[in-house]
Amino acid sequence: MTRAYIGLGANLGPREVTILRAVDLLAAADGVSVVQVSQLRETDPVGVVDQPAFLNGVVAVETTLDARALLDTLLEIERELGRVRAERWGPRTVDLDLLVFGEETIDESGLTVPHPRLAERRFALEPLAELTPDLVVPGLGRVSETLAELD
Ligand code: PH2
Ligand code: MG
Ligand code: MG
Repeated sequence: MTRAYIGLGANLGPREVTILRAVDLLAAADGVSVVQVSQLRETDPVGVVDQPAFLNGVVAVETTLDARALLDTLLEIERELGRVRAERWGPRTVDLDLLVFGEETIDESGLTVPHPRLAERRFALEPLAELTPDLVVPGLGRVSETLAELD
């Protein structure tokens, strides 16, 4: 069993409904159980700033899957919820990002864990700290401290 943390984001359509459906689909996926869901918060877009505000959160899961299989599950749920891949960092109906996968560090094509931009992203760190401030992220350290360094 591995504890993993998944970033939730949406900035098109009925954002909250879509994110909650994504959490339901995750809970229904083989080998995945949802253990915690953070509050969802509205955040200003980062990167490409000329796009609608996001709703962001984080979900904690326990999984028997390996990281690649969990990532495939996330991409499948994104597809099921109607995500169309267009502009990088552009608007999306739903975005599920594998932020942390146990204590693993992975750098493969399409799969980098911990998420390479986690330390810079308040919209991911804040809800992660809400769930697990004392989590030590491989290569980054304690979530609460990484968040404090952004301030
Ligand atoms: N996701 C991005 C790019 N910018 N900004 C916010 N506020 N929230 C996001 O989830 C987000 C973003 C790429 O995935
Ligand atoms: Mg993302
Ligand atoms: Mg993504």
